[in-house]
Amino acid sequence: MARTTVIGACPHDCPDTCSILTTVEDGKAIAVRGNPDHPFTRGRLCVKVNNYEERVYSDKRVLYPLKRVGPKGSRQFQRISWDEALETIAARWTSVIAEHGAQAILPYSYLGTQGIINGLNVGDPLFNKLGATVLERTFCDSASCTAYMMTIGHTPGVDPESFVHSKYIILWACNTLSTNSHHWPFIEQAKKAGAKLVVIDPVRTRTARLADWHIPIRPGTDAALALAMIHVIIKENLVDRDYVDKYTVGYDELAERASAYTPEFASQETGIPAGDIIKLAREFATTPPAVVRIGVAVERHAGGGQTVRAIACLPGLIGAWKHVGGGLLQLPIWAFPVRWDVLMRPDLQPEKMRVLNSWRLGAALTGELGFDPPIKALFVYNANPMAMVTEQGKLEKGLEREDLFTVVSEHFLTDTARYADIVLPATTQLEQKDIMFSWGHLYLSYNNQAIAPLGEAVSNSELFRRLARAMGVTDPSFFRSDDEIIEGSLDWSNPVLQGITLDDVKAKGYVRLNMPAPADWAPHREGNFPTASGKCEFKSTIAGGGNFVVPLFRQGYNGDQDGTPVDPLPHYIPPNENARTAPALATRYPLSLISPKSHAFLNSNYGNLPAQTAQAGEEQAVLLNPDDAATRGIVAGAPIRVFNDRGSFEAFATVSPDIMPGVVVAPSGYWQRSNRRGATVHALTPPAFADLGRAPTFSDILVQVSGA
Ligand SMILES: Nc1nc2c(c(=O)[nH]1)N[C@H]1C(S)=C(S)[C@@H](COP(=O)(O)OP(=O)(O)OC[C@H]3O[C@@H](n4cnc5c(=O)[nH]c(N)nc54)[C@H](O)[C@@H]3O)O[C@H]1N2
Ligand SMILES: Nc1nc2c(c(=O)[nH]1)N[C@H]1C(S)=C(S)[C@@H](COP(=O)(O)OP(=O)(O)OC[C@H]3O[C@@H](n4cnc5c(=O)[nH]c(N)nc54)[C@H](O)[C@@H]3O)O[C@H]1N2
Ligand SMILES: [Mo]
Repeated sequence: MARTTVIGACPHDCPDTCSILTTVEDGKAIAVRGNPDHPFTRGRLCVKVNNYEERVYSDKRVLYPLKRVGPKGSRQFQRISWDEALETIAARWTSVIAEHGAQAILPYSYLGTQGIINGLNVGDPLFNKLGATVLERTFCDSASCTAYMMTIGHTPGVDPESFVHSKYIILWACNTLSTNSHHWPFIEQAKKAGAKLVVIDPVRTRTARLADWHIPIRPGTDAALALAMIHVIIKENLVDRDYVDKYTVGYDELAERASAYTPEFASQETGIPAGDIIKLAREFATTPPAVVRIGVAVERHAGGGQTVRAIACLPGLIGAWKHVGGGLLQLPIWAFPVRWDVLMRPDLQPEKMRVLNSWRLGAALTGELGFDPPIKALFVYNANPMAMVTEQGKLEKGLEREDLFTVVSEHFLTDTARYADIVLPATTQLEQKDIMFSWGHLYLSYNNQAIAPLGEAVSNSELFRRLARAMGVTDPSFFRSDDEIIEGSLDWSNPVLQGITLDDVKAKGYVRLNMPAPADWAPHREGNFPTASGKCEFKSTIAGGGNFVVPLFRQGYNGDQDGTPVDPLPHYIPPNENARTAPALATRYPLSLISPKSHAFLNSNYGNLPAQTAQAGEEQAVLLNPDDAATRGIVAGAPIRVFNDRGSFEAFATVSPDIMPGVVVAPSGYWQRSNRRGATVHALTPPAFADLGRAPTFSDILVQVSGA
């Protein structure tokens, strides 16, 4: 019996990118475990991935190409050969291009796998070459990134490992124990050394429960809190004048702006007592090193971008950056010298590209956006929009269109894949190789292939080689091997990779970028912000050029500023929908609904697998405060209906003081079939964008709940 251990890396769209050891026996993966040597992920795998081999060998896997033989959405498919699948796709795309032009083809993808070769950009070169519609992929962190760029630039920020040196830690809209759990031991160590942990979240999450201070806040009002903190810090002379003078711009204007945002004003907006706001500001400003770890959820509201602008100003104001373990952590992805241009190939795009934002898929498919030519062919990979994107009802209608040719590459027959005309089988991470960045730590990882592909599954990189060949592409760059793509995907001459070879990464599975050690590193002790001024910009120099989406989220580099005026100073934009800003709507729909991440799902991944659904609960549950439940006569476990003018879905009630009154929580990731009436939370969500980066506002909504 041949038994080997293969070093790999978790493929998921998650900050942790764990180092994984797979035990392979006679060509079969029999177990996965965390790699104890990895300094950040330290040998533990989460509840989603610790039985990954069950995902790989699940009898629900799609292992062969399929063609639809029943009505759209009916899940009736028949096995076909790869040749037939590719010929069908090529013939259909060719005729769509001839009749409507290439823009009638829409690729739709995100980070189903996060590997550099099989992930975000794997299909971009082909779709750019064809001249298909460009997908603007602002699924996640886009408002936040735009705001971050405007304030402190594309810096990795505080090394997550430096948190052990922090004395005051704010987890701001971040449920670390569920969504970034390998960061927790560093926070715990800091706590043991005396740090105070503050969690700002409408929900008493498992992270909030372990905090020294949990501050519940009304969704979408965080900018009011951050601006009031700025107000207090300035008013009480807690500003680090030396740091501000040397390394920031726009202090006077910020001070003037913040003068209006009193703790009393912020209290009315956020629901946090004014005294608590003052206390938070004082403690944050006077307990160095102080650090903020910002989650994604703050951006999913009308003012999500300006919220991050305000939060990103806080560390500069108090000189937190001077200390190891002081400052802000958002996405250290900016540290990785990825050759996005080589991966995306924007040079192949025809001059004028039509762009569709990912959140408007339903409206694009129903024709509501008035696209000319209309979308006639949809190609989905690395994404599950039926589960994760707004306007579910429209999307369903669009996907039912008989004249729409839909192809989906997947592991499973997801809510999206069931509408496909052709389904293509994709490999899992154990069946493919890849090199991985991280957006939660500073280690470059390598995923060695552990086992041969199951059935006729192919990696995304192989899928696009096959599609390119079928479409008659001859440019050799489309036929590079995985090793060639890996070699070219990073700028190996960048100082952060100095002395590191691909062989090192392959052999060890991970390697820390050449950055100073976490114990010594204060990245902005002396300014050096990668902004236009080189300083922390309280007043943004680039805001005048307008809103923009950072290039990472575009299929090409054409994400220029759009000229729409953006206030260069941070400010509070209240939610579109809450009891204070939309009182008339609130008489009918008095509850704010948020749909954060589920502990046991990874977005919609694992929503169909037994171990994880057993942990998460088979059916969608919605968390209600006991007061809100009582006034509606709802008891724990009761079937309920959640609705607004856009739609409704059914769920079961969980009643708990863990959620503040007036807010209800539907953890995300549930599949439609697991919900008794089909629809899920996105049947209720709006298409509106946040103020910056065209981020979603799906947590900026009012609903009503009743017994079902
Ligand atoms: N277990 C698990 N882990 C994941 C994922 C998953 O699906 N499951 N998904 C991965 C992905 S793609 C991402 S982007 C990250 C996201 O990671 P996080 O940003 O940590 O995840 P969320 O659960 O979306 O939001 C975090 C917290 O913000 C709170 N929140 C919601 N609205 C507001 C608000 O307006 N203000 C404040 N202060 N708090 C608010 C929510 O209650 C939640 O507890 O997680 C990654 N990790
Ligand atoms: N209500 C609500 N909506 C949300 C969110 C939320 O918290 N609440 N979060 C938002 C955020 S932060 C994000 S990032 C997006 C996520 O949106 P999506 O990326 O669309 O969501 P996933 O569920 O991760 O879907 C990825 C799909 O890719 C498939 N896949 C995995 N590996 C491979 C592969 O190698 N090849 C191919 N072809 N397919 C593969 C998986 O099986 C899975 O079905 O959702 C957003 N939408
Ligand atoms: Mo995300």
